[in-house]
Amino acid sequence: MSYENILVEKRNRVGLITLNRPSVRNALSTQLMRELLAALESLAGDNEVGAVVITGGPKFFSAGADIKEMSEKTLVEAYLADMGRFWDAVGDYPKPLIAAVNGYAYGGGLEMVLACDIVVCSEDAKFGQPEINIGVFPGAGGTQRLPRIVGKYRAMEMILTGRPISAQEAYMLGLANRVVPAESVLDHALGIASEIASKSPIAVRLAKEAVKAAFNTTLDAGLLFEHRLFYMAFGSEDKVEGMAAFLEKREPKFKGR
Ligand code: CO8
Repeated sequence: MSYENILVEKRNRVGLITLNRPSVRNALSTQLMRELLAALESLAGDNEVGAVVITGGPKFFSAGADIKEMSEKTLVEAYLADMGRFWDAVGDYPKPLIAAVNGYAYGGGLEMVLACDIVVCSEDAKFGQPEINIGVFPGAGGTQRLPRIVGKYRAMEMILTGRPISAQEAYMLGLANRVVPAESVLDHALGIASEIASKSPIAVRLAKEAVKAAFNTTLDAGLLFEHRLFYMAFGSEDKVEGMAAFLEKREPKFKGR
C-alpha cells in the first residue's frame, strides 16, 4: 500500500511511522488512520521488526481528529464510520509502541499517545484533551485511558477544562517516561525501541499482554493470567537460549521462536 498521510521506514529492527499532514497539524483523518493501521499491520507481520515508534515529526505530534471531517458528519454517519475502532486497534497492537512526542499531542493525538506503551517527549511538549472546546469530549479512549494513568482528578480537570498540561506535569503524572531536548526525542525513542527489539520477541509480546491485563482485570485474575503467560514462555526456543546464554556467560541469540 502506498501512503499519502504518513511516512513509513525501518531502521534496523525498529519500524518508524511519521504522521505527515503538517499543513493541518497532523489532523487524524479517516484516511490517515486507515494508512496508520495498514502500516502497523504490515510491521506487525514483519519478523525483522521488534518494536514501532510513532512520531509526528519535529514540531508537533498531532492536533487530534480532523475537525473539518467531523464537522460534516451526522450522528448516523459518525456511528457507522466508528472512528474509535482505529484507536482501539492501536491499543490492541501486539508489538511495543513508543510515542515520540515533539510539541503538542491534543485530542485524538493524545489518545493515540495513550494507546502506546512508552512515551518520550520534548521539553516543550503539551498534552491536552481540548474536545470540550468544540462541543464534544474525548471519544477515542481519553475518558478511559487517561484516568487510569493520571488519576480521576487530573483527568477530570484536563477533560472538563480542555487545558493542556506541560511536559514536566506529564512526567510527574506518569504520562511520559522521559522528557528530553526537542532535537533528541526521536533518537531517545528509537534507542528504547531498538533496545526492546534486541530481546526475545516472544517474551516481549507476552510481557506486553500481561502488563496490559493489569488495566483490565482484578488482581487475582491478572496474576493468574500472568502466571499462565509466564509458563507459556517456557515453550519457546528463546527461553532455552536466553537461560543457556546466561549460564554460559555469553550474549543470547534470540530467534523469535
Ligand atoms: N482538524 C482539522 N484541521 C486542523 C486541526 C484539527 N484537529 N487542527 C488544526 N487544523 C488546521 C487548521 O484549521 C488550520 O487550517 P488552515 O490553514 O486551513 O486554516 C491549520 O491546521 C493550522 O492550524 P492553526 O493555524 O490553528 O495552527 P496553530 O499552530 O496556530 O495552532 C493548534 C495549533 C493549537 C493545535 C490549533 O490548531 C488547535 O487548537 N487545533 C484543534 C485542537 C483540537 O481541538 N483537537 C481536538 C480535536 S477533536 C478530537 O481529537 C476527537 C478525538 C476522537 C476521535 C473520534 C473517535 C471516535
